[in-house]
Amino acid sequence: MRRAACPGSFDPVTNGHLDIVRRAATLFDEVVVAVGVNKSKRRLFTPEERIEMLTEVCADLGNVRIAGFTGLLTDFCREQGVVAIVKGLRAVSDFDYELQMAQMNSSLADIETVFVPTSPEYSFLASSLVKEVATFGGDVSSLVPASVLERMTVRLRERAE
Ligand code: COD
Repeated sequence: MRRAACPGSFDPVTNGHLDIVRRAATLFDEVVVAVGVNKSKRRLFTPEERIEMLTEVCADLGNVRIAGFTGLLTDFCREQGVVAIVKGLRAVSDFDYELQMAQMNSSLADIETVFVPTSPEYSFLASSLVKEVATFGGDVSSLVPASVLERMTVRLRERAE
C-alpha cells in the first residue's frame, strides 16, 4: 500500500486544493488529507470545522481520508505510514517556500515530496485571497465548493456583527 499525505491549512478548502487531492488520489493507493496548523496565518475556521468541510467535499473519493495533526508533519507521516508528501505548486513564489519545506522534511524523516503543478484555472487561487474577496462581498462561488461557500458566508456574517 503506497500512502501519501496532502497537508495544508485548508482554511477553507478551495477548488485548487481539491484538484490536487483528486490528482494525488490517482497516483497513490491511499491519500490522507492532513489538516495542520500554520502558525503564521490567522484562521477563519477551527481545525474541526476544516476537517468536517473536507470530509463532505471528498466523500466521493474512495481512497481519500481526512485527519488532523498538530506538531511536525514528519511525525504524522511516520505514524501514518506515509511514503510521500504531495504539494501543489502555483508559481515560482510557491516553489521557494515549498522547496525549503521539502528539504527540511527530507532531512527530518527521509520522506519524499512530490510536487503537482496547479491546473491553469486554479493558478491564482489561495484560501487567503478567497477569504479577503468574500469579506468584501466579492463572488467566490466558482472558487470553492458550494457547502464551503455556505459556511464561509455564515462565518463572515457572524464576524461582521
Ligand atoms: N493550486 C494548487 N495547489 C494549491 C492551490 C492551488 N490553487 N492552493 C493551495 N495549494 C497547495 C499549496 O501550494 C500547498 O501545497 C497546499 O495546497 C496547502 O496549502 P494551504 O495554504 O492550505 O496550507 P499551508 O501552506 O498553510 O500549510 C502549511 C502546513 C500546515 C502544511 C505546514 O505549515 C506544516 O507542515 N506545518 C506543520 C509543522 C511542521 O512540520 N513544520 C515544519 C515544515 S518544514
